Amino acid sequence: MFDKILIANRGEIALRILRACKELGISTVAVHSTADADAMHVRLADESVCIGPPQSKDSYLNIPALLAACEITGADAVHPGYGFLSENARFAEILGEHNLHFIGPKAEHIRLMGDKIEAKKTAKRLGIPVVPGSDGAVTPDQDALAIAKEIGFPVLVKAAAGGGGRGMKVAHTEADLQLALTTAANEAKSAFGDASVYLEKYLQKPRHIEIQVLGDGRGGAIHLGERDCSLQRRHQKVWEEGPSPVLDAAARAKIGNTVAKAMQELKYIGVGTIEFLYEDGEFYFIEMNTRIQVEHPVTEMITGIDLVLEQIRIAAGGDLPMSQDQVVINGHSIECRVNAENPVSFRPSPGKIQQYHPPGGLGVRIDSAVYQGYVIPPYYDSLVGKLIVHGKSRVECLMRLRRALDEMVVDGIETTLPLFRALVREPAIIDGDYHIHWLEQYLAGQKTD
Ligand code: MV4
Repeated sequence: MFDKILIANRGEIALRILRACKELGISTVAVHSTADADAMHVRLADESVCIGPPQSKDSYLNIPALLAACEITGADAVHPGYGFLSENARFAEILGEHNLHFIGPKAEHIRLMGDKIEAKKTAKRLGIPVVPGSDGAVTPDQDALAIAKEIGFPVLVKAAAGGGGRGMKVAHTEADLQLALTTAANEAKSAFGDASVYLEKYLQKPRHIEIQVLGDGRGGAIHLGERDCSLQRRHQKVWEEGPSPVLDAAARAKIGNTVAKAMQELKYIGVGTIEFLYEDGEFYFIEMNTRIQVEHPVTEMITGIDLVLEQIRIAAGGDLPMSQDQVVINGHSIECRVNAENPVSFRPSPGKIQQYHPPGGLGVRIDSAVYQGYVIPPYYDSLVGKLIVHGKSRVECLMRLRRALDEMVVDGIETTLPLFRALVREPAIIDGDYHIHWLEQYLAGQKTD
């Protein structure tokens, strides 16, 4: 087991990792920018190192500074959290070259899944259902048109180096296709330095359902059910829940076992999430995330598995915590990402939290690093905290979520709490009857300004 872990992240996920380390008896090193000197993970860590000025490129993305922090503290492993360097294969390799453990998958798997074309080819080879489309990159000439005609319009042009919604263009007709191809390729070239694009059948109103997996790196892998993350705004997840309101046990077992088998074949190590679009009862692979995700607590609440603790134990050579038939999905969980933003315009609202009262009670969890008097800096994402609720059923979970949202107080800054208080009372949400575009349509209908 590791002796000392450097947490190369900030905010709620840094605190989350720190908690797992403490429960494992591992000492912790917090790193922080000058803007995060008063952050909670810095106060609770055994040691802390200032690694630079507020800008992420000069601090949390500053690999030499992180290596130096490992050197002076004697850390033997680094946990990247999510975002920042968590899916940077080169960072994982550099750590290895310095005899430091990267708590995450092998660099080759990070690199493989970071290339959306290679990821899709791998998924297909491993028996995972994919969206109909081109078999690899297309060039903006005749073959693209032939493929588009074969899969049928509308089609989506996607950037190989994209992901998370970046570098996507819809083509509804032949006339749109050439423009969509050249626009997507140009944007991909400037955004990612790689103009490669591929084609897919455009699914009109799918849900976003992702499967959590855990692999031991030696051919063992289990799936831990799904999270429905369809409620998104501008590719930012807002409300995530598990299990999905539209999946039954048979559908869950079928797709879960397919994904677990694929991860066994890859000898994947650590946590991973395979993202699908789900429409008319069919799953379509779109991407794989090779990191712990923001919404991981939903899975923890319904399976009872501490995903971050298991991630660390497995990275140190440990076994999977249980076999597949011991994984039980118990009840229902919903996570709301509370942001320091205006709930209508979503304009960021950094500043000092004057009053802070997190809700409590059975089945109510707050993953947050803020406190009364904390000043939310303007340099990073606007997450105040994640309100995660569990109930024996979705109905009980919704009732508890409504109560917890009404109890929660965050004064001094604007937050998106009012949005969640409205959503939890919205008939379509109560019925679980929504898709990936539902929230933006709902917000468009609500816009007053
Ligand atoms: C799609 C799609 C429809 N058809 N692919 C958006 C980000 C990345 N995860 C892939 N995304 C999409 N890929 C096909 N073939 C629609 C989206 C999409 C989306 C997917 C999941 C959650 C929210 C979304 C919002 C807009 C578009």
